[in-house]
Amino acid sequence: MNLKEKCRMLGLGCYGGKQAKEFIALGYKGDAANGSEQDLKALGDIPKFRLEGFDGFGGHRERAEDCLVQNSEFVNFIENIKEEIVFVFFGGGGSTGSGCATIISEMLLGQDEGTNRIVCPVIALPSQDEPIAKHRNAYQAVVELQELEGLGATFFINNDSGKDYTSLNSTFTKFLDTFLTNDSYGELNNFDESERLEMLKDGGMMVISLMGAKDNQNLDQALLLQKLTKDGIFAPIESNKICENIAIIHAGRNNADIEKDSIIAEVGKPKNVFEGYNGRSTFVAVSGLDYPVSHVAKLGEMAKAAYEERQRERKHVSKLGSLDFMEEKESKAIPEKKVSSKLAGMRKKMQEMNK
Ligand SMILES: Nc1nc2c(ncn2[C@@H]2O[C@H](COP(=O)(O)OP(=O)(O)OP(=O)(O)O)[C@@H](O)[C@H]2O)c(=O)[nH]1
Ligand SMILES: [Mg+2]
Repeated sequence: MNLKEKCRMLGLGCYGGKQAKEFIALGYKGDAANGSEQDLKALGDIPKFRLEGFDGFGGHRERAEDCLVQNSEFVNFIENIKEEIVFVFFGGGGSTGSGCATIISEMLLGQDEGTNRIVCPVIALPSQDEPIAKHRNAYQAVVELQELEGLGATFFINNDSGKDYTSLNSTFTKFLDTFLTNDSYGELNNFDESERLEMLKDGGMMVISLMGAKDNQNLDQALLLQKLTKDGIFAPIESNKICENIAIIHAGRNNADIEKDSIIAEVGKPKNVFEGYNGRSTFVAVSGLDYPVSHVAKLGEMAKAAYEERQRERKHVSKLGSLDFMEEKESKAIPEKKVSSKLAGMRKKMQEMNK
């Protein structure tokens, strides 16, 4: 059984569903869950769960608890997932996915004691120009992920790296699929399945880069490393040089097209370096990195600064004052209305009738 068959791809909320759909198209097992009928319809014919009564959480991650309580069929499904590796995709800035993902990851870790399930969250981090509620939600989701004991590798997609979500999603799909399924082999060494599992089990952040040689000649090593650690599809890694394992699949036939030491200089000294050969492109993955705390803290600070600015501005709320001419004193004396003799006569008659 290869790693692909051991995986389940779970997409929560709008982004989560789109990302899961890409893997399902490649033959992975997967499902999407969302309260929004429209979002689910847009995904076409893939396995899906409608979270009844919660057509979006309107920015409120905390509604996830109530939502899961009211959707026991979905909770039962989660509790009966049998796969050894579960990827949980969600937009950190949203609310349905962001709120449910941390609870569901914890559920997946907690059950089946002794089976060593590997749970790998994939969180899309909002770009800097998104509203503060998105930054706040993403920040909170990362805080909650940090608290989960035994979590596997976490992937932090950086939405600042491109406005085109479709291409961002398909690039990530290609990277992760290559990691899970690449079966190139060489005489010198191979990057095997147990080594891949080892890396998915490493808690902390994981990054991947995949690059073809320039003009089919030389690999631009510096560019590959820059994409891996600074401005690729993932959040920039911390500069503290903490990591667990490095994997390299060289594109060269039994010769190294990227130097190990140049990767180590960027990410730190690993416990182990797993190498393979004969890849179609050069592939590098690093696991066990610290969470990208500086990047996420920046999102949190931006949310805080924007919140404080809103509070300050609220003190200067514009209110309509009264206009001078409205304050002119009206004469208290109410002019007596003239009543016609007919009306007066009618009223007199009514009073007499009621006596
Ligand atoms: N990388 C990537 N990010 C996305 C994509 N779609 C949405 N996002 C990000 O996800 C965040 C919104 O999350 P959604 O998945 O739309 O939210 P949700 O889980 O459906 O939650 P609701 O607020 O209840 O609708 C945005 O702030 C974006 O940053 C996508 O296709 N790719
Ligand atoms: Mg939504």
